Amino acid sequence: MAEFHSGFVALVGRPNVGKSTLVNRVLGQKVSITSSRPQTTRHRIAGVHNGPGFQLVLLDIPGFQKPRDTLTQRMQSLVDETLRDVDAVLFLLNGAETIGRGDRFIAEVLGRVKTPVLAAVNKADLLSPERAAVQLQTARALGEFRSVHLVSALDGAGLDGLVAELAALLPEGPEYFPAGVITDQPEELLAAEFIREKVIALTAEEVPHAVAVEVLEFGARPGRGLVDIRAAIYVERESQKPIVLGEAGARIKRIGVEARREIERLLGTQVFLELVVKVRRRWRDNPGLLDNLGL
Ligand SMILES: Nc1nc2c(ncn2[C@@H]2O[C@H](COP(=O)(O)OP(=O)(O)OP(=O)(O)O)[C@@H](O)[C@H]2O)c(=O)[nH]1
Ligand SMILES: [Mg+2]
Repeated sequence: MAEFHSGFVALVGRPNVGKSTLVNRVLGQKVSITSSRPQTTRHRIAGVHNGPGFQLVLLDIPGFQKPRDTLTQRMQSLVDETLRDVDAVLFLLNGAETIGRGDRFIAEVLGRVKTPVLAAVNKADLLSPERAAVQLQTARALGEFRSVHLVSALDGAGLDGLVAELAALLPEGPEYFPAGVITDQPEELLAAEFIREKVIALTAEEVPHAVAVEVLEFGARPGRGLVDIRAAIYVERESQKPIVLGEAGARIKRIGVEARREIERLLGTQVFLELVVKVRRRWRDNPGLLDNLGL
């Protein structure tokens, strides 16, 4: 029998460089939420990409950051832990911004890991050929990478070559996930995340970071092809509640409509979604609440 290759590749980089977008693009389906604001991803999310003779498991993780509270401490521990335990690392850089101190810091950390590290300059679609060449040169100078790619997670440019190189690095191994399974995230968590993505997209300033979502009820109505979901949107302060609700409840309504559409696509059934907004003071520093939220 032909050998089968499989393994785990961690996506490492500053917040907002496009790690989650890249995972979704490679899979052709959304397993990880994205936003134009940094610090969107809070969990470790496996995205499973199957190819001829291989299974590549991309691990989307939070962006590299200096911890400020219990939540960000846990997020950064997850990054550190993931780095110790993968077959390869993909270091993603934002080509549309100056490659600087934050990237250099990550490059130094990656210089100490034993696994192969590939780098990719993302957001190529925003770069002139001249600018792209400069950014690639800057990225190469950051460390000893196996290779440095130019990609666009948004339009897919350069991803085939990158995936092929990652697949070629994988050791012999089993199919970690059965055919048809594209993520390790349970449907409840995906639903909570899809809701959080809409809250982030539709609110501003400090609110997106102050929000957590918990699915309280997730149940199929027997024989009806309908799933009932009740979820709580937690904010940190009373003053943030009306922001999420919007005038006469207009914003929460829109959040519900947009999230429901995506959850319906995910589940392939009709969804009845009920959202409530609750205040949980300092939840980002509350270990018990963070445990409940799987964070
Ligand atoms: N133009 C362009 N935008 C991109 C590309 N990749 C990602 N983006 C955008 O960059 C923003 C951040 O993308 P994410 O995928 O959420 O970034 P991330 O690295 O996962 O961020 P964190 O989870 O906060 O660490 C989003 O607005 C994306 O649409 C790209 O190739 N081109
Ligand atoms: Mg992300």
